[in-house]
Amino acid sequence: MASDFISRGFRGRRTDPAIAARIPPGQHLVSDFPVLSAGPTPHTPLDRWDLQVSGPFSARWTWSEFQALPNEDITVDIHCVTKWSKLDTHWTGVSLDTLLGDAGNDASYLLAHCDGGYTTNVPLEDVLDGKAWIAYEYDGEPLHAEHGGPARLLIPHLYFWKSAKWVRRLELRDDDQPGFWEELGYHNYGDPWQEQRYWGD
Ligand SMILES: Nc1nc2c(c(=O)[nH]1)N[C@H]1C(S)=C(S)[C@@H](COP(=O)(O)O)O[C@H]1N2
Ligand SMILES: [Mo]
Repeated sequence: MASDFISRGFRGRRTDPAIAARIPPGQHLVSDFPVLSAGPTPHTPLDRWDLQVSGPFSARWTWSEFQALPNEDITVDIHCVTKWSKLDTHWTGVSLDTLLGDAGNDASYLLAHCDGGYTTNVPLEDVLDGKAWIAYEYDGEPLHAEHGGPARLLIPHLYFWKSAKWVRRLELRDDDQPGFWEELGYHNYGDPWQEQRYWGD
């Protein structure tokens, strides 16, 4: 009896090893979905919303054109630099492979620009080959404005500050231009498995 009680109690505090293996160092799981925004939430009406690509390759989609693109159901784990992680989040979005086509051959970096002025930078190879999306649904519902609706970047293998909310333009560049948090001391790349939180990590 006593040992049953002890082993049950012990097990209750442990994380399943299969789950634990998905939590990067220094992170803990949350069941809610925290909102982290550096400024007020923009509310751009859909009839004035567009998504642009600029650089050696340029393109533009209105909301209805964007909605008509092939989309994907995405289930991924996300990791915020403030140390929360969330497993198996469900999204619908358009792959950056679909949006950028062969543009990856002509540039090396992507700088994302958002309503409200937020920016973030990533190597272009980190958003190609099925690694990044512009997501517009979360859990089967239109993405809430606080979480980046109508549409946000989703780059789940990097810390979540790289997943720019309210994204409007993907700038393709030859050179790397640090974005908002990267200028303020966050790591330029942000791999959660390497704990690349700040410059110098
Ligand atoms: N445009 C914009 N995108 C942003 C941010 C922001 O302030 N503005 N915050 C980033 C940070 S630091 C995180 S952790 C995530 C938070 O996303 P969430 O509010 O949906 O949890 O969005 C990222 N994308
Ligand atoms: Mo964050």
